Amino acid sequence: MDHDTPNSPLRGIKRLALGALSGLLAGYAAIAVAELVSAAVRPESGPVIAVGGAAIDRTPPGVKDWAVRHFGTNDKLVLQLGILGVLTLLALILGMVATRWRLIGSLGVLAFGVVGALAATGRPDSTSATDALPSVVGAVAGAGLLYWLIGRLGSVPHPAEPRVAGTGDGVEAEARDGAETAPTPGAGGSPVTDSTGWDRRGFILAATAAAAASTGSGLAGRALNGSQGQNAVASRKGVVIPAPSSSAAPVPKGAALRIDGISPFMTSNGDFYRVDTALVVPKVDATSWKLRIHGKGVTRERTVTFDDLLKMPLIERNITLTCVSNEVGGPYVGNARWIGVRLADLLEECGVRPPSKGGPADQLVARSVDGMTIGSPVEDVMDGRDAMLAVGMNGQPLPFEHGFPVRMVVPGLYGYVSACKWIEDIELTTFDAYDSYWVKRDWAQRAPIKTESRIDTPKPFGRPKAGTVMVAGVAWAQHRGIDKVEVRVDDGEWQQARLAAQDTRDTWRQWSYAWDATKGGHTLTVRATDRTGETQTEKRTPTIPDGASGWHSVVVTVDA
Ligand SMILES: Nc1nc2c(c(=O)[nH]1)N[C@H]1C(S)=C(S)[C@@H](COP(=O)(O)O)O[C@H]1N2
Ligand SMILES: [Mo]
Repeated sequence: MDHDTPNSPLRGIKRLALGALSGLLAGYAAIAVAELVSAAVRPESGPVIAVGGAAIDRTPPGVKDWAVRHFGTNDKLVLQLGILGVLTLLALILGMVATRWRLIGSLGVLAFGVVGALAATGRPDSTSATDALPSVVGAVAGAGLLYWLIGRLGSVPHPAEPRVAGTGDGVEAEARDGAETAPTPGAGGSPVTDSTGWDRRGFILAATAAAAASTGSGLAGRALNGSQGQNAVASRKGVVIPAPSSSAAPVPKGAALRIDGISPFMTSNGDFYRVDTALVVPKVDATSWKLRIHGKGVTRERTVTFDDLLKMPLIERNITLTCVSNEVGGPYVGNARWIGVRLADLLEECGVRPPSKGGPADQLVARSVDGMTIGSPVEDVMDGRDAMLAVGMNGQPLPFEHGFPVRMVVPGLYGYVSACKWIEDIELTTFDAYDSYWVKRDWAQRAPIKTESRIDTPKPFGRPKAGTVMVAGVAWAQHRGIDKVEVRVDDGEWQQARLAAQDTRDTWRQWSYAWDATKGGHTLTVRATDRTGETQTEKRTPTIPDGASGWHSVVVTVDA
């Protein structure tokens, strides 16, 4: 520690450790400053979000499915923690590099700004080059800070060049690094601020000030973002959805079975599955929200506000939503009561005709505020089914996670080709002319929901007692309806399950089967038949490209 005096540069392990700390502070400052800038130019989309979003956009479908399966709805949290972990590691390394090559370490920080900027401008919702600003400004701040902090450690001569004995280290280093470590004007005379030597007090002060300033700008960014989100929250609180002009028929008495462990017939908003690419849930202010309808065959282009929508006749319908990423037996399906404007009515007002009536557009592309694009067949949307622009879900304005203020819902189509949340634009085009977000990622252009059934109870590897065991679950074939559900025990005959009453052909249907369970291991299998007479196929297919197929089985051990 003979060099650890005010006038000599800091060396060895201690220098590396303080370099790593400087790297960490620089990284922290970069992100905090970027958050503040992004709050100003582009709310709710800081560089970490941008990099995360870019990662999601580029994730191969197989990996995305894997992530959703293993982390469920936590997949995005895992991703963000992963990005922060990598950034932390890189910051530590760059800090240590900078103790030897000050300029290279700092340029390294700048390079990450470039990565962040490219990620931000490359996202589907990026509309202008200002999206690069947060990353660039943050990186400049971080790089500058690193350069400055490392300067406080004092410069060390390159080991390949022998130090001249007898002269002070600092003097030697200054001669070599020239302008890079020139003493600050006005600092002359004070040995502690000689920039060629280890400036302990300067470093501690600078590090503390940088940490405090970063925290301050990070918090300011948060606050700024929060106030923007508050308008959206306030606008949602202010929503009063008028009574529908066409109510949903009451759910038949026998549609909801009272069986322990079965999925409730109506899925509450809190329990409803959520699948989207948004790292931060968009907070859209309903009072300034607009939806533009334009494109091929639109003779009267329109832009509607939220108030315009609420003044139109509203329909209320129970519709079961399903995600194409749902595995056989998976959880990404739910049934809710939606209220909204019939999409076909609005399209007709705009002069749109379906292809069967000579319309030139066969694809309706919905675009959300976060840049998602979802393409549905115009024919399906206008064929008389209850495709809607939904504003309400289970008696409330849409929750933010489910698309507030307005989303699409189309009975019979998987969500990725129909259910655009946070919608703000509808363009009529053709399937030949345009591939939507998921189609660009190898999912099918058209994807009607496949007939499926699921055993909710008993649970896999459950241990029911011998005797009568209620096997029960749900089956769905939206817009065709469920006609029959059968259950098989081991390799036995198919047995008819008891079907709950049908609500509509757009909703799932509960079923149950009273099983006379005997001791030992058993496999229970279920299959459904839809109202076109088609029985659910045994053939297993993966979720990509157009939805999983196959029978759901559950293995249980019956105790005596
Ligand atoms: N803006 C936007 N809308 C979206 C998505 C998305 O990622 N972004 N995902 C779609 C998919 S894949 C499905 S299955 C449904 C899910 O709707 P939910 O989250 O309300 O259940 O939303 C659809 N709408
Ligand atoms: Mo989905």
